[in-house]
Amino acid sequence: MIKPFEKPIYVTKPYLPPLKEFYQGLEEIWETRWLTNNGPILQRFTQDLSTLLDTDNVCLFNNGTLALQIALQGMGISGEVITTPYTFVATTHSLFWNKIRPIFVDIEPDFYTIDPEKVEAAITPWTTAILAVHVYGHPCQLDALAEIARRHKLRLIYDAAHAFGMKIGNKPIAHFGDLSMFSFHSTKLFHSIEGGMLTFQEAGLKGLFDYLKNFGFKNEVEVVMPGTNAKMNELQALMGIQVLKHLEEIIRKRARITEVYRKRLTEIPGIHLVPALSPDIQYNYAYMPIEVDRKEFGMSRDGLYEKLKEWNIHTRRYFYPLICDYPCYRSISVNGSLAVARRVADRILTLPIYDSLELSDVETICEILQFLHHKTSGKPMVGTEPARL
Ligand code: T4K
Repeated sequence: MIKPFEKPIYVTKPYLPPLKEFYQGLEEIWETRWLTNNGPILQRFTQDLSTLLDTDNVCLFNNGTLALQIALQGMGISGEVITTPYTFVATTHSLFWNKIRPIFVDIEPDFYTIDPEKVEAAITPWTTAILAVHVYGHPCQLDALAEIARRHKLRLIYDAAHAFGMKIGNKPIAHFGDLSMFSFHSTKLFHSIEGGMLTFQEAGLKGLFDYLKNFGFKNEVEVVMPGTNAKMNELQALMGIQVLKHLEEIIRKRARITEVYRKRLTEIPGIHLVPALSPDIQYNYAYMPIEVDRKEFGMSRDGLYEKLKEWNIHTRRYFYPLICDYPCYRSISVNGSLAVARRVADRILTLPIYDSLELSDVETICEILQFLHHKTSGKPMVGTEPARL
């Protein structure tokens, strides 16, 4: 008999570096007593990221949301921005905080990223930019979006909150579009407790972002613009530096987990997986989304979400509801039908994935899913017979 997990299995668990390594870093902070305001550890972290991403145009923030808000402000984005309703609320909130009107268009059904054809159809004389999201780390249709942006003279901004550590044909994903925002929140595969990063093509933006995240200070007595406080502190930077050293290992472990999930879940009717990504994409295995087909599986997505809790498995419905369905955005423009986004939001479930998740636990989660399908659909067990059932 499979039993519910004794300890809760959450959708994610942050990677933590060996405590000894972290202590060593803390000793340096204790010695200098430099805690924030562009300290030496932040500068080192910025340099490490610059080297990794092969660009000098890197700016760090205390979280991804403020990074994106500042990006939009610094780039002077205004009017209407075409974006996706299938994302975390912070994508749209960043527009709202800049008094920009989000125009929601549909996503494509395979990887859930914004549909370039729908983007083009939504362009008006007020459109100034496209804000696309590499949702779950699935790269957007980069060439198609770049072509639309070029032809219509729009800025192309990527919410790359989920896409750290990825490359497209050996080129870091940070090099695409005019600007990308990465989140270093603890729930991400790479993190600095909280944190965010902007990477951008236009070198001149760096100084502007530095002012905007530090009250607009140029020096002790000059404030050149009304900035805010969005600085990353030394403890965050220390965590970032130390987690970065283990990035390859973290991604490798997540790849192995994904492989087990994919092998076992394809055997279960009613569970649909994202197609394989193109071989030129070095994926980061940020999330493990599945779509649940109620008829085929025998239970709705929400039913499964609740049922799994009884087994102490705490999945998440990233991203449900659609952003345009939150009361604060209901009056905002939707361009065309959002049929795909609605279908996906109603069926999506993201399964637990993190580097320290044991492969035997992944097998057990899959066995439980198989068992629930078998129980509720009344259909015979399919695929590999789970030994413990
Ligand atoms: N754009 C996109 C597309 C994003 O996904 C996000 C953030 C942003 C922009 C904004 O970036 P940030 O400003 O956050 O840097 C989480 C995260 O808070 C959020 O960063 C993330 N996206 C979003 C997708 O997920 P919640 O409310 O679902 O997280 P929470 O606290 O429920 O955590 C999920 C599970 O993780 C918990 O059940 C247990 C585990 N957990 C969590 C934390 C915080 C731990 O084990 N330890 C922890 O410290 O939003």
